Amino acid sequence: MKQTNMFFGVTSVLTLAFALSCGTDTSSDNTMKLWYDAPATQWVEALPVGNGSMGAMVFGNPAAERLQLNEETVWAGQPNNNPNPTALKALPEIRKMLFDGRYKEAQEKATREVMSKTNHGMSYQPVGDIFFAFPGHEKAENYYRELDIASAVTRSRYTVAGTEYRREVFASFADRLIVVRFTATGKGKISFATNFTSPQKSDVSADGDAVTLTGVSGDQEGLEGKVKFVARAKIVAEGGRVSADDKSLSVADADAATVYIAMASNFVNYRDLGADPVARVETALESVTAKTYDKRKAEHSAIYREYFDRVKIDLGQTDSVRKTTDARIKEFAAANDPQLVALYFQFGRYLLISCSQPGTQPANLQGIWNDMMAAPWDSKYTTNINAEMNYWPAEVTNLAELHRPFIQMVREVAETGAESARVMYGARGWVLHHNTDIWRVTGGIDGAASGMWPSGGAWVSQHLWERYLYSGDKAYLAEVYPVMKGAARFFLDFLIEEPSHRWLVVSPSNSPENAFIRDGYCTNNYGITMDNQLLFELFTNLVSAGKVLGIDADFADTLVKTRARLVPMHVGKHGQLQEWLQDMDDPGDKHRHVSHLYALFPSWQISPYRTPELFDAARTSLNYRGDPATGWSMGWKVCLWARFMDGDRALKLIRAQLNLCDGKSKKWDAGGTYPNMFDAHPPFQIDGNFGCTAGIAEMLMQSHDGAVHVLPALPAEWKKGRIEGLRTRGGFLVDMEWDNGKLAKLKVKSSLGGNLRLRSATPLSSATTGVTLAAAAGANPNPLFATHDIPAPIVSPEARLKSPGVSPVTEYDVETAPGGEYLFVVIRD
Ligand code: FUC
Repeated sequence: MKQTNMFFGVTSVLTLAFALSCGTDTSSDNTMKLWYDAPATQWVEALPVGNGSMGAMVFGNPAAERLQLNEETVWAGQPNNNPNPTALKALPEIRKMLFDGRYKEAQEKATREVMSKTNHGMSYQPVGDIFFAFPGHEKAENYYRELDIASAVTRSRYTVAGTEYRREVFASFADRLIVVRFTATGKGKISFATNFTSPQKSDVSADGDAVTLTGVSGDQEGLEGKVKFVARAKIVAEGGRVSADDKSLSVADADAATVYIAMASNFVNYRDLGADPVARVETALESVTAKTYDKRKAEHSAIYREYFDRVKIDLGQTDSVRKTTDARIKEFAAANDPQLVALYFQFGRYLLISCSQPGTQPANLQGIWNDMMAAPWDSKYTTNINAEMNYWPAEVTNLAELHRPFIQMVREVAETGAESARVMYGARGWVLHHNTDIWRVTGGIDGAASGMWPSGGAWVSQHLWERYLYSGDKAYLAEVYPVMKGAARFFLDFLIEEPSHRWLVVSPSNSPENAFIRDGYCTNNYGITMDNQLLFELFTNLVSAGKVLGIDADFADTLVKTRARLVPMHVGKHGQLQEWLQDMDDPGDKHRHVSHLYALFPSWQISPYRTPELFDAARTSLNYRGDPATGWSMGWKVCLWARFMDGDRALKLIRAQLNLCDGKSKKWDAGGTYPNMFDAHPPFQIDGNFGCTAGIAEMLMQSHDGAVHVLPALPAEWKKGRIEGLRTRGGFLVDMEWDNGKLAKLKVKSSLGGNLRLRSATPLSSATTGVTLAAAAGANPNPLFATHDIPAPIVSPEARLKSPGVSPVTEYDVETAPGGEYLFVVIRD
């Protein structure tokens, strides 16, 4: 078998099919484009561009082009932390109330005495807008606009009085600039005026060929806004004239014009606002004419494609690709349009590349795109699911470098969290509650119903270890080990013994935002299932990390002993995985959070092969919870159904998520997808995009359970397809083709070497000379795939458990060498 051509047969067919079918753009492959036949009339129709530190929402209006602008460090307030010192005295009393079953009283006291008294985190805020007025273009015809996610450029075009006008916008990965280009057929046709507006305290001035917005971020909860920022747009016209009045620039009769927009602030890091934003924008704009526009665009796309091109996907294609993106989303529930899923998957990768680059801030609740001074939930970092979900696709969809901003944030909350742990709870190590912001606040935020959750450090630390499992990078592990250790150290001090079984429990806490007493929204409790799972995993990961680094055997011993005293999982009377220590789950509960299923995804604790009872109970729980929910919740459920190896149900959830939300609906938990493919909570929240992208990857490949499992959850509808470049734990890259719903070809590239254990429902043989596939036996000898036993669950006598009912698989072992490529073919029976 020749390796070179095996994955490329399908592309050319798709390109041709599209070129033949698309009325508006027959010149190129249109499958990686979001496109529309009208300008955006609302923010959730505008198209996002970003380079990690700057973002713009491009509306594409012919007569009044608008770019809504963001710079990632423009947040309300100033450096601060928000621990509440009264927590220390209140803690023993709150714990006693909880053990006595006085839950509401405990929660009220926690709201008064544990939650922050200074502030509840600051909001991410916009810089403002830049407008371009083109008089006479109100009567535009033949309108088209697109976001090309294969090259990270957005375009629009239209005709006015026989002249075709074109626009391109990109946020350059090569330069710290957003670049806008206006062209037209014929000479001297480009005339417009441009100006900035901003909801911030700000001034605008124009001079020569540049217009500048200078502002300072907003005040919030008594904290004065101290982020000073500058946005400057410089126009380079070809032909014609550029002139300035007080506050705006005009271009008259140019052949073409390029606008370079730089934005910067005084932010250095979460403690330091000492930079000079003016000097920063001047540096960015210094030599804009040194490169041609085309060269700048080519450099930008080349850097972008270095990330984007690592993964290619084809799930099949139907006539639906002829339609505009909003029409496809609207029809998706009833249509067979697998290419929309492929586009949505790649759009998730596009968004992560565009809002999270090495050295930038991590993606917040809206990535980097926000037009509101007081954004929903402040557009900050909600750590009881949302911030983590943003990074679920990072490693598996081969964008590992983009995980770094999140890892850096964890290191920073470990610093501020040490103060909060000491001040609030008299504990060593560090604590993070259910939110943080750019200032890395770690105190209790909002009321205790949601904010009394001291377990954020355990969840974010999971990312530190997972990154190691994918990379095998021991130097990195040595750097983050102390952070993981600090997270565990906090819990060693914070855990207390509960009265019934003398288990060690986190108290007070909540099962993220879910009430066990609906009346009065009572959530606070102890020994909560998710906390037990988070701690089990943190301690296990830390013991493994210590072993890899050959350090800290005594500490590991303490962790192992403590871990043995955590509450085991419980299967309750309805056959469900209990969400709380008490068997009180309501089968009618449709809450968006499914926190007790953390053990199934993103964790490895529940597996059909190793823990069939828990697998069954977890599935019962998710069936009770139902499908419809907020966007992020459905993204999580796609991941969960993939782990249940139920591809059809996962696709059902994708359909529910890819349901058009027109931006007008005010129902806050209806879920859906906006016309611009942003995820709808509603409102817009980017985590659902990322959760669903990760879920699509999980449907096609999983590597958390001791093996690389190929096609674990392929839906019946995706009969034929391929994916290239998914990344597994252990540093393998997987390319697959399937046909008739079954694996046809598999290629694995090894970056680290070591044992490759393959798990497949279709029997395989090696097609690489000199390489044999051995039947697997015993534990996978590759340490990056080590599995861990978990305690047997406590099962209610009333529970009726079924067998997991998963399809049989075969496991093989292959010894790989770093850099080796291995080809496998299916054994036909
Ligand atoms: C959590 C969720 C909400 C929302 C918010 C940002 O609190 O429960 O649904 O996503 O984060």
